[in-house]
Amino acid sequence: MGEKNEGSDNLTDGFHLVIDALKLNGIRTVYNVPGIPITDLGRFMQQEGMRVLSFRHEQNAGYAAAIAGFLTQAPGVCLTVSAPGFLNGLTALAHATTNCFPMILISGSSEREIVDLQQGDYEEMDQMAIAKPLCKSAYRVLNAEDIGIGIARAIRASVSGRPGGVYLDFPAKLFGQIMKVDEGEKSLIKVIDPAPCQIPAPNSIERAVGVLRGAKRPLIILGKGAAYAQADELVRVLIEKSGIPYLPMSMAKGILPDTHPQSASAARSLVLKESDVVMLVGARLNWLLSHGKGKAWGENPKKFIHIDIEPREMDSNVEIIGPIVGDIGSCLKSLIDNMNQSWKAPPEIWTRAVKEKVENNIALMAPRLKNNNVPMDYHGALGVLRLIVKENPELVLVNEGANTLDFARSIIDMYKPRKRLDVGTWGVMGVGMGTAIAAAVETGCQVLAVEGDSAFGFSGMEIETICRYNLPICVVVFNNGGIYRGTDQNRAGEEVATTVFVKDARYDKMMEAFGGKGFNAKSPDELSQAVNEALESRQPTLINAVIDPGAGTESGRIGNLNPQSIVKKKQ
Ligand code: ADP
Ligand code: TPW
Ligand code: MG
Repeated sequence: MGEKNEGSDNLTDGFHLVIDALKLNGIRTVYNVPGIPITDLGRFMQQEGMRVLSFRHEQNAGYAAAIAGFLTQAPGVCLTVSAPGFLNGLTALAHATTNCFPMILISGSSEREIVDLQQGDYEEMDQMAIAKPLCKSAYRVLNAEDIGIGIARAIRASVSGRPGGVYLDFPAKLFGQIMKVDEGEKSLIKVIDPAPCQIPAPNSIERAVGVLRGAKRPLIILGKGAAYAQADELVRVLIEKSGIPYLPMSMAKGILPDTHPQSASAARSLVLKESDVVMLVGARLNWLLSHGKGKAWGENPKKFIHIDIEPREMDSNVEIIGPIVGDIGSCLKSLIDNMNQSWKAPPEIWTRAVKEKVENNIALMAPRLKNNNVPMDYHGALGVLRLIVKENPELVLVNEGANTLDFARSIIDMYKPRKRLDVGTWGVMGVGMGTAIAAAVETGCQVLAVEGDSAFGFSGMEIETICRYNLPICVVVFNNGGIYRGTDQNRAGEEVATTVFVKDARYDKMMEAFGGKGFNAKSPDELSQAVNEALESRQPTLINAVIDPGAGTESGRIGNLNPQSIVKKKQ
């Protein structure tokens, strides 16, 4: 390692220029899987004081980097080997881009001369061409003196404007290239103001406030862009000054506590249907909001105001009558200033109707959350996790699955911003362990990962990673024996149905295999005890929560999106 440079104090190489460039820009954590040509890069990074977390699969390292970007507003970095490692990381890069999370996938690659003539190099692949459609920008660095520029461009591209994934291609030969130390130093760039404020046009603010003032039944929808922007105090002031009911999207839960008197979460159907003016703050009108039209939005005509940093998002699905383009902090500041001029709260008939619906629905749900059924149903199990999160508001909640996701999202109240991390815009199964690991590493907080048994399976091997780094993560596997339910039967033959797993599986034993703590919880009481023990010990823990295999529904709450066949299923 590093032998060729010994005795040449005034020389540096590609490995060290990459490290110096990252450090110069404040990047100190990397998520990776080692191998040719980046094994030594990881080792040198560690030597130079960076934190390098090695995973068991690049996709999980990539999901870790993606969520690190969301949590910190700086690009999360994933480092992979060429071709297969690169491809494994690519799903996460696409996920980051789709969710507007800043991330850089750095991949080693084969030599251009051989790749371009397709002569069959070790792990040959034209990686940059493949990455391009899945990220905001892709760059390749061929010469050591361009490493500084390459990394600067990648950082700026990932965080400026709408954040997203960036691909950085480093062919193997680059790492061994040599430069004089002082010239190397001069070639590095510290990116100044990588994500500058984007101030909204004053007339866009006036126009939007005019529309809001005329509203009889206004609604504000907060999306994960608002959580990312870290403008928490401004969001609070906007909501409370305006008096308008608000709906947080999944990862925007907790910007304000879900128990806030203006939260309309428990009256979602009502506010979508009945509202007349809807202001979107860092939330897209995509499938998660039924594209802003159709049954979910009811018969009442709507006027939309939309705050987003990406101008092309405006009118993407329906007409936006009040477009506000800018960063959320600047936009909210201007809006609040403008509203200060004689703002009138929305009609009480509206806010009271919303509040009554919220209170009714919460009261209806309450008894179900206290049930102590064995086997557990989703409500019984989530009822106890809900209390635990209430008592431990600093906990980061990671959540994936179908029923496990949909029920947890509506049942577990969040109290602090950026504490709920989940499957994002695509509904990706497999983000769980990578997300949990990055959450623990980046925030220093304890993590509770609430996982469907199928969802957990996509990244389950990373519990070894959790044990290896001794991270304070408690994984709860909602084990209903399958995807959606554990009761499906193949009516045509011997082979098991497509959606079921081994019955009575014991996921807790996997954790024990790596030295972590395992629990098998059959009742809400046992589940509560096990989680509390895990939180007290801060030890890596996996709780196998035995859920009634018949309790779930097909595709959780989005069964309506399944295409239908005209041919009947066999009974
Ligand atoms: P959700 O899934 O929670 O509804 P989306 O991912 O659909 O949220 O939307 C997030 C939006 O936030 C994206 O359109 C993105 O461009 C926007 N965004 C991200 N960061 C900022 C920011 N700092 N200022 C303004 N808009 C932002
Ligand atoms: C990468 C399709 C959506 S939800 C799900 C799958 C496979 C698993 C649901 O079962 P789980 O939860 O986790 O046990 P529960 O409580 O309902 O039983 N591949 C990817 N992403 C998605 N979304 C799928 C497949 C899917
Ligand atoms: Mg399941």
